[in-house]
Amino acid sequence: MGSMFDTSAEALRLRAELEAGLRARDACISPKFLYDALGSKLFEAICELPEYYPTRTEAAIFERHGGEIARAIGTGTTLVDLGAGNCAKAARLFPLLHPAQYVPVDISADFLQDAVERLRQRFRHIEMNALGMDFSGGDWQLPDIVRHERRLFFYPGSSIGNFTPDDALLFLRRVRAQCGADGGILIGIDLAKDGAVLDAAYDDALGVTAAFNLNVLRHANRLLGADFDIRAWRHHGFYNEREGRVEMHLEARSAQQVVWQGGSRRFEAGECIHTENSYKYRPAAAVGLLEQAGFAAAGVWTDERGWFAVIHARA
Ligand code: AVI
Repeated sequence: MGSMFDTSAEALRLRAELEAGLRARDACISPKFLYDALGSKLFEAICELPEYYPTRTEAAIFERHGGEIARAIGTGTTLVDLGAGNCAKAARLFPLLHPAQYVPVDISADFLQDAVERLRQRFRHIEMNALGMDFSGGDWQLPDIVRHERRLFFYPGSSIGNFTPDDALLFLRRVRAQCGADGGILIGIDLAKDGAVLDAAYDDALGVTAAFNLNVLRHANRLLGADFDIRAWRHHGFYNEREGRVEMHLEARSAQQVVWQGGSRRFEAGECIHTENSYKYRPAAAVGLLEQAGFAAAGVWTDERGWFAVIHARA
């Protein structure tokens, strides 16, 4: 009889990580668990919200400066799209960058496969190899099917902000080590701004971000066989000015015992699970981070409000 759970080494590792976070004194769940199939769709919906400016602002930067960005990078790259999701952002760059190979990478493998299938029909001349992979740790390695020449890592949407600055540095060093000759990174970074704008962006009027955050508990229920009662939790998303980051938490509405296969934990009313940080950088700090990782920042493009930056850096 088949097991109810995926028992691959990768699945076991993810479950152990999830469980360790739930057992910690200050409970936490890594933001990567926000992205199961529904979570990825909810994130797509967030990007449509009037309050969530990053996607729109980054798109406007590409719209306005795309030609210049493409000239700085050149054509024929191996475009490695980290956290590709629905692949829409990279696809918009295809007519400008004409990549030789497109390698979308995402932890949400099924969601990614569907997106790539659709893309293959539209861009038949571009070789595409989708990778369902967790690249949030320090030891990930692209497989050999990824061409080594002219790797351009594409990391839009300010996903870098979901790492602590220390982990962001480790991550960027890992990317830098895999760039190969004549490679680089094209990265989107959300910039520090007025706290009220950030509060609204991460706690929207429709409650889509709340659903996105709460959905992590459904994912935990599935991965661990846990019994989180979603209605017993409340979303919080706010700017922590001292830390220079937005934080997302889930707060227990009442005292409760959560049970999963092989463990349990009691949460008091008001106790929180920390689910995400989203660091906001000043432009000089963003460039400094890339340089510390061994890159040379070659171009920085921002919108007129100075809310978001797209940076091209050479390895
Ligand atoms: C994917 N990441 C950059 C988003 C962010 O803004 O930190 C995730 C997100 N969390 C809440 N809303 C969007």
